[in-house]
Amino acid sequence: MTAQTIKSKAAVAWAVGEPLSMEIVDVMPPQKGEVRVKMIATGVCHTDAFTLSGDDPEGIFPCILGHEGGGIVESIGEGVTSVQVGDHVIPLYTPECGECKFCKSGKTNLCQKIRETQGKGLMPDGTSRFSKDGQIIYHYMGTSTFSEYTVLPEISLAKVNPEAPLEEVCLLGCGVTTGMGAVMNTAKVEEGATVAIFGMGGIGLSAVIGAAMAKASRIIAIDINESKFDLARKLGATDCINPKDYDKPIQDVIVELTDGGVDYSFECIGNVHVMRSALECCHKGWGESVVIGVAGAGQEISTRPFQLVTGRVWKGSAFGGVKGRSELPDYVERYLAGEFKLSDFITHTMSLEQVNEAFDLMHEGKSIRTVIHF
Ligand code: NAD
Ligand code: AHE
Ligand code: ZN
Ligand code: ZN
Repeated sequence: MTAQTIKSKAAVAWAVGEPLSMEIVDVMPPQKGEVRVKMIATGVCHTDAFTLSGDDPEGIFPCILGHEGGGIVESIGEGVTSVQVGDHVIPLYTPECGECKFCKSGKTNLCQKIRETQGKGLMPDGTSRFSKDGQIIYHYMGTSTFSEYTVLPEISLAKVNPEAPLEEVCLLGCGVTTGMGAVMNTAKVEEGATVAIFGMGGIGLSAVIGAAMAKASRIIAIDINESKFDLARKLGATDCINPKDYDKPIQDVIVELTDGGVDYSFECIGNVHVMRSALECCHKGWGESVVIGVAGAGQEISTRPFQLVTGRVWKGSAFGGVKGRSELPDYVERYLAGEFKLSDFITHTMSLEQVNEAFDLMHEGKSIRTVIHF
């Protein structure tokens, strides 16, 4: 039977800075190469709050936010072959087409096949599948997981083992994969290395897990909110540091603590000043710093070029460098095999109606991840 437009509960971001509003929206059937997914659960990531705040140059309203989901295929459009109705899937804000220059390069996970339309809040054909009383509502990051039903291009779905609870593996749709992947794929931290991780939210704590799995000898966790330190230690941090306890720059503290600086550092906050500290706490000659945090429109990073001349490396990582369709299913398998836990991250669960509370908890520093159950 051909799929029809359906009604769906969704949390709509009508305008910058306004609380999300619960609405019943229309969700069109999936078109050629598209898939409609029934969401089962979604995490709330700081990037959702970042876009809602107006700091995201690509923010476009009204839209349906959310990009850390897990769901089940409800219907498929013409020509879709890689997923079927009933498959368990994780939406990908970084798709994998396998045929664009980026996919073929073997050097990056940043598939660009649909990046332009995705950045405009539209499906690849330049239109939206969401509306309310005839008014267009834009997609967000190609995923829009704060909706009971969402439509994605086939190339933006990772099919995962149905035995994995979607209420937990949804976190692999962004936060946990990003942190672990940045350590293992982007930096390729090796056994015995020293690591500094700035920001102990969902991303930084996942980087701690990655560093522990890589058998780093020292994992220094840095945050201004000390309530994050218990979990950081539990996941493998060897040192927890609050920069507010020192009257000198945090990079100087870390350089002293590590006989010249760390081998690798990760910025998991989105603060350009901390990005500088993260670079400058790296060891002369070889230290590498990875920017993961997303900074607001107009902000820029700076350091003395001498920092780079003397061998430090500054790089960045999106979605942990992970190729969603070919590599993410294996993260799910590793989770199922017990290599890492996801329950530690889930400090709160709630319904979609409560999504604004999830943002409040995040801003108050009280949550690691809130998972919305549909
Ligand atoms: P979060 O809000 O849960 O965590 C941020 C942490 O940083 C908090 O624990 C906070 O106390 C700490 N912090 C804030 N200011 C600090 C400072 N000056 N010094 C030390 N610690 C400080 O956020 P999250 O969901 O973990 O996301 C972190 C960042 O990563 C955000 O910028 C988000 O947009 C970005 N992100 C990037 C990617 C990517 O692919 N590159 C993916 C996901 C998230
Ligand atoms: N739209 C913003 C940048 C936002 C951004 O950097 N997003 C990350 C993912 S954050 C997930 O929580 C990302 O993957 N970026 C790569 C990409 O292609 O968007 C801006 O500054 O314009
Ligand atoms: Zn995210
Ligand atoms: Zn591609």
